[in-house]
Amino acid sequence: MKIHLDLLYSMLRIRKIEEGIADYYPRQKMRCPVHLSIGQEAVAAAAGLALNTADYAVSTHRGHAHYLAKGGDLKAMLAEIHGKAAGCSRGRGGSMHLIDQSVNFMGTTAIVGNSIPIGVGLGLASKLEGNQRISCVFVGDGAIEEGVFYEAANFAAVKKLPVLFICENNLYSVYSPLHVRQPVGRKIHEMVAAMGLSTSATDSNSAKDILEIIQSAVKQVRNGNGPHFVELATYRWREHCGPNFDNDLPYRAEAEFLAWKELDPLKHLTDELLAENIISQSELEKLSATLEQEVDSAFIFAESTPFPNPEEAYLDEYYTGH
Ligand SMILES: Cc1ncc(C[n+]2csc(CCOP(=O)(O)OP(=O)(O)O)c2C)c(N)n1
Ligand SMILES: [Mg+2]
Repeated sequence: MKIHLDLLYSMLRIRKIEEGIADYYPRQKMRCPVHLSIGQEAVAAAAGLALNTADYAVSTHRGHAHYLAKGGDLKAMLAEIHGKAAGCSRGRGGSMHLIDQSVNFMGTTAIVGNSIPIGVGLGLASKLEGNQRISCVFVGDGAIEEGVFYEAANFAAVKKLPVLFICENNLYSVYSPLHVRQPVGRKIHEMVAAMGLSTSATDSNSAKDILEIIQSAVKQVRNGNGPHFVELATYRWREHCGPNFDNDLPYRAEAEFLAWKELDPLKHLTDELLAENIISQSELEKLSATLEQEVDSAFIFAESTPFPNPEEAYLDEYYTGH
C-alpha cells in the first residue's frame, strides 16, 4: 500500500536525521540539550500521515520526530539546534522550542506538560471557528503525572473539543520507571477513560498497527465526538538527554533494551514491505542514499548559516515584528 511506503519513508527519514544529530553532537556545534526519540519513530510518522496539514500539533522536549512528521522544515530545525538566526525559533530556543506555523506545528516546550493546555486551546479555537481542524497533543507517560493534564483533559471532555492526545508510553520519566511513579497495574488509558474521554491503546510495535489505531482515532475526533486519548507502548533507545546509549546505568537493564530493539518498528516495516514487494532492495538503497544526502546538506546549511546578531537579544520588537 502506498501509505505504508510513506510510513517507511517518514520513519527512515526521522531515524537518519536523529542519528545524524547523535553522530555530529560530539563536534560541540550543537550546544543545546537534545532528547532523541530513536526507536519511537513509528508514532510520530503514523500521526504525521493521519493528520492533515491544516490540523494543529504540539509536542514536548522530545519533539524532533513530531515536528518533522508534521512537515516541519528540516533546515530550520537543524539551524535552531545550532543556535542560528535561520532556526525556526531564530536560534533562541534550541531543540526543545521547535515551531513551524506554515504546517500548523504550533510548538514544543521544555516544561513537561506545558504544551497540553496550548493544544487544548487550539482545539477550542477550532471549535469556536467551526472548522474541521483537530488538535494533536503529543505527551509522554511522565506528562500524565502533571496536574495540568487533568485540568486540560477535563476541559476538553466537558467542551467536547476536537483534541487528540497521543501518549507515547516509553516506560520512563528520565531515570524513573513507571512502577515507582504510578500504582502498579493501573493503565494510563483506563485512568483517562474514567475521566470521560474515549480511549484506545495498543502494545503492538508494528508501525502498520500504530498507523491504523491513530487513523481511526483521528477520524473519531474529526467527526465531532470530542477528545480521544491513544496510549502507545514504545521505548527510547538512547539516554534520556543526549546522543549516547546509557545501558551502563542501573535504572534499566541491558536485556530490556535488547528486547525492545528486537521489536524495532522500522526494521520490521522494512522487512514486511520488502517481502510484500512494495519496495525492492535497490529502491530501498536509493531512498537511503537520497535521505542521507538531504541530511548532510541540512547539516552543512545549519553549520554555515550565521548566528543571530547579538543586539537582537535586547529588542522587544524582535518578537512583535513592530
Ligand atoms: C514541570 C517539569 N518537571 C520536570 C522536568 C524535568 N524533566 C524533563 S523531561 C522529564 C521526563 C518526562 O517524561 P515523559 O513525559 O515520559 O517523556 P519522555 O522523556 O519519556 O519522552 C522530566 C521529569 C521538566 N522539564 N518540567
Ligand atoms: Mg516517558
